Amino acid sequence: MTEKLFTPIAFGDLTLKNRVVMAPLTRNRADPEGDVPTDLTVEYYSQRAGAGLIVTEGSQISPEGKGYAWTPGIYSEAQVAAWRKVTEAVHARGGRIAIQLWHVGRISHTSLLDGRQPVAPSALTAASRTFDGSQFVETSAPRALDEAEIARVVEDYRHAARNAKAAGFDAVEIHGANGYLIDQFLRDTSNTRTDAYGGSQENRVRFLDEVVGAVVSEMGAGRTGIRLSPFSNANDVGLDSDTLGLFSKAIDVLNRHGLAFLHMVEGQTGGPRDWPEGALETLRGRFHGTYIANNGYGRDLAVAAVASGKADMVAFGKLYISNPDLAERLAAGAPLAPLPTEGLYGGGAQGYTDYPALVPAA
Ligand code: 8OZ
Repeated sequence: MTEKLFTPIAFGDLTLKNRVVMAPLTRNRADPEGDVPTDLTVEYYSQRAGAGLIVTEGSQISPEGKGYAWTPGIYSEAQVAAWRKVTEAVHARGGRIAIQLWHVGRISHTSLLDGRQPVAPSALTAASRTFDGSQFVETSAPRALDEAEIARVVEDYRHAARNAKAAGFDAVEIHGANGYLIDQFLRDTSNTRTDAYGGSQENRVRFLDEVVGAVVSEMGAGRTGIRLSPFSNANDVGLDSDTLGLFSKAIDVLNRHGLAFLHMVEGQTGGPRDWPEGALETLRGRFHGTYIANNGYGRDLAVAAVASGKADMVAFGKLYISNPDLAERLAAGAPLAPLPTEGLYGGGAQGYTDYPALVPAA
């Protein structure tokens, strides 16, 4: 019997060959000359085309949205041309691929921003670190965006979504998780604004609403999803004083736009899968589209989650680093390569494209 995890699924404007998602993974291997994906990136993603859907590493929507050394962008013509090689290679192997649109907000450093300060909803520094290309450094103090700049950032998202379409991506995933810009606007820990973008929950979801609207205007709702992490304190974002109320309002926004999928980091990012009793079920139940579960899933948990309807699809991150053919291995019940311990961030082919598939590609 084929478990449901390995069966096709259709939603929005997407038809996917299985319910296994490759989660977004920052690997810091873009060409620093223009933050452009390289031919190694093409090989890396095409090796992983067995997933029902690949979500790329976070890709900054503008130079201002960058927070780490060697992450790729999706704002320039050169980046679009390089990503087009990636999408073509994945499509040639029968895969589907979404790009993750990323603005880090305050999680950055002046050395990555031509000497400028990072931007955020409020001038509050996170107790978090980033990598500047030679060492880990404390994030720089951010400055608060003014209303005109917020409108400009929304246009940056629109422009990035237009580029994603031009590059041949099947979908986009808006990075709304892990304490980056959208998450910073949502929570009362990181957003202390007193204008239309701060204060009430309605005001704090406004930036999300505008970003989703802009991206959907280019990609279409049937090809747009979002990643959220309501119960995570990643990047010192802090837990909102009313997580369930806030994220219920956020999900209402997603429903209004008819978003195709919600990709949820369940619990602490990369940590324990815990959340208040019933809270996750409430949020999942509220969303009208396809639900992608993520965080520490192995084969058994993933098969059970999709079989029971707890999730429509399951995303795997770390396992995809050392198992390029993870979907095929899971379907066959084949052994998995152990989690990698080095080569995660930066470098070349080693630890990136040199993990073999169980059965070499034709
Ligand atoms: C690991 C290292 C740098 C960035 C996230 C984009 O947590 C990231 C990230 C992960 O969402």
